Amino acid sequence: MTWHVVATAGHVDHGKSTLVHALTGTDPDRWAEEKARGLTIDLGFASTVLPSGRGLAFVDVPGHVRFLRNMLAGVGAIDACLFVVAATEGWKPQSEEHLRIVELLGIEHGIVALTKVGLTDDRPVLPLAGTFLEGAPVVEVDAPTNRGVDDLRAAIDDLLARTPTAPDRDRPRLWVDRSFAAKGSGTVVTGTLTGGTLRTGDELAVAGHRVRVRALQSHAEHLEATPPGRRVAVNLVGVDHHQVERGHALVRPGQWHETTVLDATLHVLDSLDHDVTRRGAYVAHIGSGEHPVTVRVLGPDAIPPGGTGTVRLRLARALPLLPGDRYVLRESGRGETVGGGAVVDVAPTTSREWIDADELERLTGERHAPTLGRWVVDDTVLERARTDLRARIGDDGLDVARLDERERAVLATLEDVTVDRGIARPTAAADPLRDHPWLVALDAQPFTPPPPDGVNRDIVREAVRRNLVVERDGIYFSASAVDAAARTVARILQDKADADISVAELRDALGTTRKYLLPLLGILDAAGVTRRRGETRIAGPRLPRL
Ligand SMILES: Nc1nc2c(ncn2[C@@H]2O[C@H](COP(=O)(O)OP(=O)(O)OP(=O)(O)O)[C@@H](O)[C@H]2O)c(=O)[nH]1
Ligand SMILES: [Mg+2]
Repeated sequence: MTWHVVATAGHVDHGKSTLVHALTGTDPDRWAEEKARGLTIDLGFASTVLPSGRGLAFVDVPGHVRFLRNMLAGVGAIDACLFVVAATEGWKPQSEEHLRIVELLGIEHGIVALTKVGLTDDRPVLPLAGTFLEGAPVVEVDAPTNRGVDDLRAAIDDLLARTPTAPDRDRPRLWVDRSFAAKGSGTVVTGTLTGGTLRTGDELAVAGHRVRVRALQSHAEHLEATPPGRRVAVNLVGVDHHQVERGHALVRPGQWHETTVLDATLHVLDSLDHDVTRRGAYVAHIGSGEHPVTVRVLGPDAIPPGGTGTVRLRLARALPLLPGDRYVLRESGRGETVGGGAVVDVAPTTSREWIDADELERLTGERHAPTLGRWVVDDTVLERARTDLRARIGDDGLDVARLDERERAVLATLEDVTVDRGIARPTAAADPLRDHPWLVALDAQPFTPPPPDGVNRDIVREAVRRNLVVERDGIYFSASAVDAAARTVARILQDKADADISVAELRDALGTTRKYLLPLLGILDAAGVTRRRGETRIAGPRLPRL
C-alpha cells in the first residue's frame, strides 16, 4: 500500500483542522488547550485510506503566526499540500506566508480547499499565479454540512495519483517531530520517514547516541519494516526520550556527513523590505528543526528582495544533510521569513580535488565509480598529479617507499615509468643490459659461454665496463661464472691433502674444456684467486674463504 504525507497550510481559523477531521474522522487537535481555544498550537496527525486504496497521512499545522515555527516543523518532509483558504476572509497574511514557505521547501503538488462557503456567497480572489498551485483544483467545502467533503476527498485521491511517492535511496532519515516515553516500551520518536526503509533491529544514530529499533509503527500498524513516505513511530533502545527532541535526525551511523557548515542557495522573498546581508540573527528551519545560524553571503555583499544568491550557513549543531535538502531562513529579531533555498555543498571548507568514493557518497548521497584506486578525481587534477610525479622521478629515479598510497596509484598510471627493485625510473633510462639475452645465456652456460655473436658491440663493451662480463683471450665469462669457478677451486683445495690442483682436475670439476678453462684460469690467476706453479695451481691471496 502506498502512502503520501500531506500537510495542511493556511491562515489561522480558516478551517484546516476541521477539514482534516472531516476527511479522516480524527480530530488532529490533540491538546486540551487546543480544543478549548479552538486553535491549533502544535502539529496534529491523522490518517485515512482513500477510495483508491491509497493511504493519506495528514500533518495538520497551526495557522497562527505565533506558532509559525511549529508549522515549519511539520512541512519539512511532505509530498503535497492541502492549502486552505476561508471564503469568508479570503487571502490573509499567513495564507501568503505559508504559500511562500511551502514553495521555498520545493513542494510541487497541492490542492486548494475554499472553506466556509456556506457562510458567504463571496468567492475571494486567490493570488496563485506563478506558484505551484496555479491551475490546482479549488474545491469548495463547508464542513458543518459536509458539503464538498467527498469531492475534496476524490480530488485529493486524484492529486496523489499524480504525486510521486517518497523515493527509496537506501538512506533512511527521519526528522523527529516528537519524542516521548511510551508506557512499558521506553523511548518513542515520531516523524515523516524519507530516503529509505527502517526495520526492527536496525542500528541507528540519533542526537549523538547509538540506538536500536525495537519496534516500528506506521498508521496504527505494527510493522517489521516501513518504507519511506510514511508517518512512523519508532521505539528505540539506547536513548532516553529526554535526550531526543524535535529537529534531531534518526539515521544510519556512518552513512551521512554530519555538518555544521554548508553552502546553500538563498532566494530572498520579494516581500522583504531590505537586502539580506550578514547582519542579523537568523534561524534556519531544516527538516523538523529550527537552528540558529550565522549567514555569510558569498560573492556580492548582499542579496536584494526577489534575488537569489549563495550563502554559507554555520550551525551550532551538526546535521546529516545532503545537497538538495531545503531550508527556510527566518530573521529571529524581526520575526520575518527572509527566504530559503537548497543545500549545495555540505563540506564547503575542505579541499576536494581527491575524494574517497565512500566519502563522496556521504557528501552527495550519490555513488560514483572511483577514477583511480579508491578515489574519485577530476581528469585535470589527475593529469597534474601525473606531471608532478614524473618530474619528481626525473632521470635519477625515485624510491617508491617515499610515496603515499595515492601517489602510488598515480605511479601505476605512468606508462613510461618502470619500477625495478623499489626504484621508479623512466622506462627509456632502464638498464639495457638487464635481462639481455646474451647475458642470460652466459649465466645458463657459465663454463662453456657462448660468444657475443650478433650482439651490439656497445652492449658488450658496457657489460665489460660494468664488470658484468669478464673477457680473456676472446672468451667472455659472466661475473657469476668467475665467482663460481673461484669457489669450486677453493672447495677442491680444501678437500685435498696436497695443496695444488691440475688443469685436468679442474676441467672435469667444471665440466668444461681446455679451450674455456685456460682463459678462465688466466682470469683467476690475474685476480689472485690462484697462483700458477708449473702445470698446477695453488691457492692465491684472494682465494675465497668457504
Ligand atoms: N461554517 C463553517 N465553519 C467552519 C468551516 N471550517 C471550519 N469552521 C469553523 O471555523 C473555526 C476554525 O476552524 P479550525 O478548523 O480550527 O481552523 P484552523 O484552520 O485549523 O485554525 P488554526 O489551526 O488555529 O490555524 C471552527 O470553529 C470551525 O468549526 C466551514 O467549512 N464552515
Ligand atoms: Mg487547526
